[in-house]
Amino acid sequence: MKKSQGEDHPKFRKNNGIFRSFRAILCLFLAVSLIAGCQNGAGQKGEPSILLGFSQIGSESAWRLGNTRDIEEQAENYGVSLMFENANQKQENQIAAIRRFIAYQVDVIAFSPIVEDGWDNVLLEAKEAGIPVILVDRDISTEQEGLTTCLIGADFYKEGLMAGEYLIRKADSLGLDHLNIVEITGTDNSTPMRQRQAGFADAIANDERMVILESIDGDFIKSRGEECMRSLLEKYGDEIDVVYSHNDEMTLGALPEIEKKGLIPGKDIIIISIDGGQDAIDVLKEGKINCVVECTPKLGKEVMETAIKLKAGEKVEGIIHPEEQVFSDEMNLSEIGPRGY
Ligand code: GZL
Repeated sequence: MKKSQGEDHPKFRKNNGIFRSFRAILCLFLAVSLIAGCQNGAGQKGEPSILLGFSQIGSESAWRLGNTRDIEEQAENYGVSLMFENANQKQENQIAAIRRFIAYQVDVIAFSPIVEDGWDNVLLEAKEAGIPVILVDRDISTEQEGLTTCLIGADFYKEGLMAGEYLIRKADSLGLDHLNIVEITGTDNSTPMRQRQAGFADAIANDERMVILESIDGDFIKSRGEECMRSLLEKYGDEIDVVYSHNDEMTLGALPEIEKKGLIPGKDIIIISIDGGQDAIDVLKEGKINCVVECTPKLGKEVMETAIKLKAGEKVEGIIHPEEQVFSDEMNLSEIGPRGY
């Protein structure tokens, strides 16, 4: 059997002694350069490093996975040490993670609260420990003052408004005089669910053509989107003119159920979605979705810059909303480039 080019190969053995000492020198050189070149927290040599504790909701959607990737990449870019915990869709896991961050005495805590209520106690503990907290993506509701420093995330109410405004334009362009709408909402009591619902309802409130037949909780999850659509079709059948879905995962779960009924999504039923991930944009280009409102998951740059400012004792903005756009069948869809999530 042919030997590999390993250490026992005759050619290799002859030079082994010289190779060993060269390898030792190389390792020593690498070790020294790593220590000397090590960058700290704010990316400056010698500055105190910063340890950021981040509690992520879970892995429920392409959006969430994209958000996690971006947080990790930006922590690397900014030289921020990241303690990252995935809560697997459970608030109690997020609370436990925040308590671990406090015990570990991280410099800053950041988290995306899965729902708006139930954070006062643990955030009071962080405040008493003198650890500033950044809200990422979603908000909390509290009567307490000063529990958090900054909210970095989308304007979900505006996303809902843009979805409703698109539908009004679509009804006008098709000359429709009545539209029965079903809404598949995100996680109950979450900021995106509450505000996307409110923004959409306000946008269509004065348009008598629009009727919301039912809103049903799809929890931002694909399989629930499928179940919700199946149930709505059983109840309303081809009375449904519009599906307004709070995220792409649920939309992509719903489409096959529409097709199973012999209906053509994007034609027989107007489909409106939110997030703007690659899968949904591809389906938009196929004509099976009519409108996708963008909700960027790329919040990591702002999170790291804010954390570094907080560590340095600098003031930070109370709210940072990223710019977002609408992708729809009103535009030249070939202009939409790769989405990255
Ligand atoms: C929105 C984010 C939502 C996404 C969903 O910022 O909180 O959660 O729209 C994700 O895809 O599950």
